[in-house]
Amino acid sequence: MGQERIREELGSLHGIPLYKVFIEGWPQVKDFQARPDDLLISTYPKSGTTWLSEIMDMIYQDGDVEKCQRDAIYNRVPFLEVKVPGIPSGVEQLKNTPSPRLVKTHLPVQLLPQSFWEKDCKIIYMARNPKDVVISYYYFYQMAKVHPDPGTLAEFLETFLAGKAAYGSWYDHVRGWWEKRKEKKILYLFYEDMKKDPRQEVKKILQFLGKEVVEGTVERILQNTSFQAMKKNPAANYETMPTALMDHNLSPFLRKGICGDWKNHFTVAQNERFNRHYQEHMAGTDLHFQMEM
Ligand code: PPS
Repeated sequence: MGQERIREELGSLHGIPLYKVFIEGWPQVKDFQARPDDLLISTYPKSGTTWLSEIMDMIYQDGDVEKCQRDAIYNRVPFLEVKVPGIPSGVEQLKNTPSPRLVKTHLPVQLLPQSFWEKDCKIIYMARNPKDVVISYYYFYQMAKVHPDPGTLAEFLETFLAGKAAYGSWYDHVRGWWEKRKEKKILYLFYEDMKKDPRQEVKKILQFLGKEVVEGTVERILQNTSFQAMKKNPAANYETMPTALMDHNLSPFLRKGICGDWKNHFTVAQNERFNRHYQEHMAGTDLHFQMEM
Protein backbone atom coordinates (compact mmCIF):
# COMPACT_ATOMS: atom_id res chain seq x y z
CA MET A 1 0.00 0.00 0.00
CA GLY A 2 1.37 3.43 -0.91
CA GLN A 3 2.76 5.41 1.98
CA GLU A 4 0.16 8.15 1.43
CA ARG A 5 -2.73 5.74 2.08
CA ILE A 6 -1.38 4.50 5.39
CA ARG A 7 -3.24 5.67 8.51
CA GLU A 8 -5.63 7.65 6.28
CA GLU A 9 -8.73 9.15 7.94
CA LEU A 10 -11.96 7.24 7.32
CA GLY A 11 -14.44 8.32 4.67
CA SER A 12 -18.20 7.85 4.75
CA LEU A 13 -20.23 5.34 2.75
CA HIS A 14 -23.96 6.09 2.98
CA GLY A 15 -23.31 7.45 6.46
CA ILE A 16 -21.12 4.53 7.56
CA PRO A 17 -17.49 5.38 8.42
CA LEU A 18 -15.24 3.28 6.21
CA TYR A 19 -11.73 3.20 4.72
CA LYS A 20 -11.52 5.50 1.71
CA VAL A 21 -9.74 2.77 -0.27
CA PHE A 22 -12.77 0.48 0.22
CA ILE A 23 -15.20 3.26 -0.73
CA GLU A 24 -13.37 3.62 -4.04
CA GLY A 25 -14.27 0.01 -4.83
CA TRP A 26 -17.90 0.33 -3.72
CA PRO A 27 -19.50 0.41 -7.23
CA GLN A 28 -18.16 -3.10 -7.90
CA VAL A 29 -19.26 -4.35 -4.47
CA LYS A 30 -22.75 -2.93 -4.80
CA ASP A 31 -23.18 -4.74 -8.13
CA PHE A 32 -21.65 -7.98 -6.86
CA GLN A 33 -23.37 -11.04 -8.29
CA ALA A 34 -23.96 -13.61 -5.57
CA ARG A 35 -24.58 -17.24 -6.48
CA PRO A 36 -27.38 -19.20 -4.78
CA ASP A 37 -24.93 -21.54 -3.09
CA ASP A 38 -22.73 -18.77 -1.68
CA LEU A 39 -22.47 -18.86 2.11
CA LEU A 40 -21.98 -15.44 3.63
CA ILE A 41 -20.11 -14.95 6.91
CA SER A 42 -21.17 -11.63 8.33
CA THR A 43 -19.84 -9.87 11.42
CA TYR A 44 -19.04 -6.53 12.97
CA PRO A 45 -15.19 -6.39 12.97
CA LYS A 46 -13.34 -8.30 15.71
CA SER A 47 -16.27 -10.56 16.53
CA GLY A 48 -14.82 -13.92 15.55
CA THR A 49 -14.90 -13.68 11.74
CA THR A 50 -11.64 -15.56 11.22
CA TRP A 51 -12.61 -18.24 13.70
CA LEU A 52 -15.96 -18.82 12.03
CA SER A 53 -14.28 -18.72 8.60
CA GLU A 54 -11.82 -21.45 9.60
CA ILE A 55 -14.67 -23.55 11.01
CA MET A 56 -16.64 -23.13 7.79
CA ASP A 57 -13.72 -24.07 5.56
CA MET A 58 -13.08 -27.13 7.75
CA ILE A 59 -16.73 -28.12 7.32
CA TYR A 60 -16.56 -27.55 3.55
CA GLN A 61 -13.38 -29.67 3.38
CA ASP A 62 -14.89 -32.45 5.52
CA GLY A 63 -12.39 -31.91 8.32
CA ASP A 64 -9.32 -32.29 6.10
CA VAL A 65 -6.69 -30.22 7.91
CA GLU A 66 -4.18 -30.33 5.04
CA LYS A 67 -6.71 -29.02 2.52
CA CYS A 68 -7.46 -26.15 4.87
CA GLN A 69 -3.79 -25.22 4.80
CA ARG A 70 -3.87 -24.84 0.99
CA ASP A 71 -3.97 -21.05 1.29
CA ALA A 72 -4.32 -18.17 3.74
CA ILE A 73 -7.73 -17.70 5.31
CA TYR A 74 -8.24 -14.37 3.50
CA ASN A 75 -7.92 -16.25 0.18
CA ARG A 76 -9.98 -19.28 1.20
CA VAL A 77 -12.75 -16.97 2.40
CA PRO A 78 -12.48 -13.77 0.34
CA PHE A 79 -13.45 -10.48 1.97
CA LEU A 80 -16.22 -9.04 -0.20
CA GLU A 81 -15.61 -5.30 0.20
CA VAL A 82 -11.81 -5.31 0.61
CA LYS A 83 -9.93 -3.05 -1.76
CA VAL A 84 -6.40 -2.11 -0.81
CA PRO A 85 -3.68 -1.07 -3.26
CA GLY A 86 -1.30 -3.95 -3.87
CA ILE A 87 -3.64 -6.88 -3.25
CA PRO A 88 -6.56 -8.18 -5.37
CA SER A 89 -9.95 -6.80 -4.40
CA GLY A 90 -12.52 -9.11 -2.83
CA VAL A 91 -14.76 -8.84 -5.88
CA GLU A 92 -11.89 -9.82 -8.20
CA GLN A 93 -10.95 -12.74 -5.98
CA LEU A 94 -14.53 -13.98 -5.76
CA LYS A 95 -14.95 -13.95 -9.54
CA ASN A 96 -12.17 -16.54 -9.70
CA THR A 97 -13.41 -18.65 -6.79
CA PRO A 98 -15.23 -21.87 -7.73
CA SER A 99 -18.59 -22.63 -6.11
CA PRO A 100 -19.59 -23.26 -3.44
CA ARG A 101 -17.98 -20.05 -2.19
CA LEU A 102 -17.52 -18.80 1.35
CA VAL A 103 -17.69 -15.00 1.49
CA LYS A 104 -16.72 -12.69 4.37
CA THR A 105 -18.27 -9.28 4.98
CA HIS A 106 -18.50 -6.69 7.74
CA LEU A 107 -21.18 -4.65 5.98
CA PRO A 108 -24.16 -3.46 8.01
CA VAL A 109 -27.33 -5.20 6.89
CA GLN A 110 -28.66 -2.22 4.92
CA LEU A 111 -25.55 -2.11 2.73
CA LEU A 112 -25.39 -5.78 1.80
CA PRO A 113 -25.43 -6.07 -2.01
CA GLN A 114 -28.97 -6.80 -3.16
CA SER A 115 -27.96 -9.92 -5.01
CA PHE A 116 -27.46 -11.88 -1.74
CA TRP A 117 -31.14 -11.32 -0.91
CA GLU A 118 -32.32 -12.03 -4.46
CA LYS A 119 -30.45 -15.33 -4.56
CA ASP A 120 -31.67 -16.16 -1.04
CA CYS A 121 -28.14 -17.07 0.12
CA LYS A 122 -27.57 -18.62 3.52
CA ILE A 123 -25.89 -16.26 5.96
CA ILE A 124 -24.17 -16.91 9.28
CA TYR A 125 -23.82 -13.85 11.48
CA MET A 126 -21.56 -13.89 14.50
CA ALA A 127 -21.81 -11.27 17.24
CA ARG A 128 -19.49 -10.60 20.18
CA ASN A 129 -20.02 -8.51 23.29
CA PRO A 130 -19.06 -4.90 22.61
CA LYS A 131 -16.63 -4.51 25.51
CA ASP A 132 -14.36 -7.21 24.12
CA VAL A 133 -14.96 -5.95 20.58
CA VAL A 134 -13.73 -2.46 21.42
CA ILE A 135 -10.57 -3.78 23.08
CA SER A 136 -9.82 -6.14 20.22
CA TYR A 137 -10.53 -3.31 17.75
CA TYR A 138 -8.20 -0.95 19.62
CA TYR A 139 -5.28 -3.36 19.16
CA PHE A 140 -6.31 -4.05 15.58
CA TYR A 141 -6.35 -0.33 14.77
CA GLN A 142 -2.71 -0.27 15.88
CA MET A 143 -1.51 -3.29 13.91
CA ALA A 144 -3.59 -2.91 10.71
CA LYS A 145 -2.41 0.23 9.03
CA VAL A 146 -5.50 0.82 6.94
CA HIS A 147 -6.86 2.43 10.14
CA PRO A 148 -6.26 5.95 11.35
CA ASP A 149 -4.31 6.33 14.59
CA PRO A 150 -6.75 5.24 17.36
CA GLY A 151 -5.22 7.57 19.99
CA THR A 152 -5.44 6.48 23.62
CA LEU A 153 -7.84 3.76 24.72
CA ALA A 154 -9.99 6.44 26.39
CA GLU A 155 -10.18 8.29 23.07
CA PHE A 156 -10.90 5.16 21.09
CA LEU A 157 -13.70 4.19 23.49
CA GLU A 158 -15.41 7.47 22.66
CA THR A 159 -14.86 6.93 18.94
CA PHE A 160 -16.42 3.47 19.22
CA LEU A 161 -19.38 4.53 21.34
CA ALA A 162 -20.09 7.42 18.99
CA GLY A 163 -20.30 4.95 16.09
CA LYS A 164 -17.27 6.54 14.46
CA ALA A 165 -15.02 3.48 14.23
CA ALA A 166 -14.81 1.73 10.85
CA TYR A 167 -18.18 0.11 9.99
CA GLY A 168 -19.98 2.48 12.31
CA SER A 169 -22.26 1.78 15.22
CA TRP A 170 -21.86 -1.66 16.78
CA TYR A 171 -25.44 -1.36 18.10
CA ASP A 172 -26.91 -0.70 14.67
CA HIS A 173 -24.91 -3.56 13.21
CA VAL A 174 -25.88 -6.29 15.70
CA ARG A 175 -29.46 -5.06 15.94
CA GLY A 176 -29.93 -4.69 12.20
CA TRP A 177 -28.82 -8.25 11.49
CA TRP A 178 -30.80 -9.55 14.49
CA GLU A 179 -34.02 -8.14 13.04
CA LYS A 180 -33.25 -9.39 9.56
CA ARG A 181 -32.95 -13.00 10.76
CA LYS A 182 -36.73 -13.06 11.16
CA GLU A 183 -37.28 -12.90 7.40
CA LYS A 184 -34.14 -14.40 5.86
CA LYS A 185 -31.97 -17.52 6.05
CA ILE A 186 -29.70 -16.20 8.79
CA LEU A 187 -28.11 -18.22 11.56
CA TYR A 188 -27.22 -15.77 14.34
CA LEU A 189 -24.37 -16.95 16.56
CA PHE A 190 -22.46 -15.52 19.51
CA TYR A 191 -18.71 -15.59 20.10
CA GLU A 192 -19.32 -16.26 23.79
CA ASP A 193 -21.40 -19.37 23.03
CA MET A 194 -18.69 -20.60 20.69
CA LYS A 195 -16.13 -20.18 23.49
CA LYS A 196 -18.34 -21.96 25.99
CA ASP A 197 -19.43 -24.92 23.89
CA PRO A 198 -17.89 -24.99 20.41
CA ARG A 199 -19.18 -28.52 19.75
CA GLN A 200 -22.76 -27.42 20.20
CA GLU A 201 -22.28 -24.37 17.96
CA VAL A 202 -20.60 -26.42 15.22
CA LYS A 203 -23.56 -28.78 15.34
CA LYS A 204 -25.93 -25.82 14.96
CA ILE A 205 -23.99 -24.78 11.86
CA LEU A 206 -24.13 -28.30 10.41
CA GLN A 207 -27.86 -28.40 10.95
CA PHE A 208 -28.28 -24.99 9.31
CA LEU A 209 -26.30 -26.25 6.31
CA GLY A 210 -28.24 -29.51 6.22
CA LYS A 211 -24.95 -31.38 6.38
CA GLU A 212 -24.11 -34.53 8.26
CA VAL A 213 -20.57 -35.51 9.25
CA VAL A 214 -19.15 -38.32 11.34
CA GLU A 215 -18.21 -37.56 14.95
CA GLY A 216 -14.46 -37.77 14.22
CA THR A 217 -14.84 -34.92 11.74
CA VAL A 218 -16.41 -32.67 14.36
CA GLU A 219 -13.53 -33.56 16.64
CA ARG A 220 -10.94 -32.56 14.01
CA ILE A 221 -12.80 -29.32 13.28
CA LEU A 222 -12.72 -28.41 16.97
CA GLN A 223 -9.03 -29.24 17.33
CA ASN A 224 -7.94 -27.33 14.24
CA THR A 225 -10.00 -24.24 15.07
CA SER A 226 -8.98 -23.82 18.71
CA PHE A 227 -7.28 -20.50 19.46
CA GLN A 228 -3.94 -22.25 20.06
CA ALA A 229 -4.09 -24.24 16.82
CA MET A 230 -5.07 -21.20 14.75
CA LYS A 231 -2.47 -18.98 16.37
CA LYS A 232 0.35 -21.22 15.19
CA ASN A 233 -1.21 -21.96 11.80
CA PRO A 234 0.25 -19.59 9.15
CA ALA A 235 -2.82 -20.24 6.97
CA ALA A 236 -5.08 -18.90 9.73
CA ASN A 237 -3.08 -16.31 11.69
CA TYR A 238 -2.64 -13.57 9.04
CA GLU A 239 1.14 -13.57 9.44
CA THR A 240 1.44 -13.97 5.66
CA MET A 241 -0.05 -10.48 5.13
CA PRO A 242 2.55 -7.91 4.06
CA THR A 243 3.91 -6.04 7.11
CA ALA A 244 3.04 -2.81 5.33
CA LEU A 245 -0.61 -3.75 5.93
CA MET A 246 -0.46 -5.63 9.23
CA ASP A 247 2.36 -5.43 11.76
CA HIS A 248 2.15 -8.35 14.15
CA ASN A 249 4.96 -6.87 16.22
CA LEU A 250 2.56 -4.13 17.29
CA SER A 251 -0.11 -6.70 18.19
CA PRO A 252 -0.74 -10.22 16.87
CA PHE A 253 -3.94 -10.75 14.87
CA LEU A 254 -4.81 -13.71 17.08
CA ARG A 255 -4.22 -11.72 20.24
CA LYS A 256 -5.93 -13.33 23.26
CA GLY A 257 -9.11 -14.97 22.07
CA ILE A 258 -10.89 -14.81 25.40
CA CYS A 259 -14.11 -13.47 26.83
CA GLY A 260 -13.74 -10.65 29.36
CA ASP A 261 -10.36 -9.16 28.44
CA TRP A 262 -12.02 -5.74 28.73
CA LYS A 263 -11.68 -6.18 32.52
CA ASN A 264 -7.92 -5.89 32.12
CA HIS A 265 -8.35 -2.56 30.30
CA PHE A 266 -11.41 -0.57 31.43
CA THR A 267 -11.29 1.68 34.46
CA VAL A 268 -14.28 1.51 36.83
CA ALA A 269 -15.50 4.84 35.44
CA GLN A 270 -15.12 3.69 31.84
CA ASN A 271 -17.08 0.55 32.62
CA GLU A 272 -19.89 2.53 34.22
CA ARG A 273 -20.00 4.91 31.28
CA PHE A 274 -20.07 1.96 28.89
CA ASN A 275 -22.89 0.27 30.84
CA ARG A 276 -25.05 3.39 30.74
CA HIS A 277 -24.43 3.84 27.03
CA TYR A 278 -25.18 0.18 26.37
CA GLN A 279 -28.44 0.26 28.27
CA GLU A 280 -29.62 3.34 26.38
CA HIS A 281 -28.74 1.93 22.99
CA MET A 282 -30.01 -1.59 23.56
CA ALA A 283 -33.38 -0.48 24.93
CA GLY A 284 -36.32 -2.30 23.42
CA THR A 285 -34.44 -5.27 21.98
CA ASP A 286 -34.55 -8.92 23.01
CA LEU A 287 -30.91 -9.26 21.94
CA HIS A 288 -28.64 -9.95 24.91
CA PHE A 289 -24.90 -10.28 25.36
CA GLN A 290 -22.71 -12.04 27.90
CA MET A 291 -19.93 -9.64 28.87
CA GLU A 292 -18.05 -12.29 30.84
CA MET A 293 -18.10 -16.02 31.32
S1 PPS B 1 -11.57 -9.19 11.69
O1 PPS B 1 -10.31 -8.47 11.40
O2 PPS B 1 -12.65 -8.25 11.96
O3 PPS B 1 -11.92 -10.16 10.66
O4 PPS B 1 -11.25 -9.96 13.06
P1 PPS B 1 -12.08 -11.18 13.66
O5 PPS B 1 -11.54 -12.44 13.11
O6 PPS B 1 -13.54 -10.92 13.55
O7 PPS B 1 -11.74 -11.07 15.21
C1 PPS B 1 -10.47 -11.28 15.74
C2 PPS B 1 -10.67 -11.69 17.18
O8 PPS B 1 -11.11 -13.07 17.22
C3 PPS B 1 -10.20 -13.82 18.00
N1 PPS B 1 -10.09 -15.19 17.51
C4 PPS B 1 -10.41 -16.27 18.26
N2 PPS B 1 -10.92 -16.37 19.50
C5 PPS B 1 -11.11 -17.62 20.00
N3 PPS B 1 -10.83 -18.74 19.32
C6 PPS B 1 -10.32 -18.70 18.07
N4 PPS B 1 -10.05 -19.83 17.42
C7 PPS B 1 -10.10 -17.40 17.49
N5 PPS B 1 -9.61 -16.99 16.29
C8 PPS B 1 -9.61 -15.64 16.34
C9 PPS B 1 -8.90 -13.04 17.84
O9 PPS B 1 -7.94 -13.43 18.79
C10 PPS B 1 -9.39 -11.62 18.01
O10 PPS B 1 -9.81 -11.32 19.32
P2 PPS B 1 -8.85 -10.70 20.47
O11 PPS B 1 -9.76 -10.42 21.62
O12 PPS B 1 -8.23 -9.46 19.91
O13 PPS B 1 -7.84 -11.76 20.78
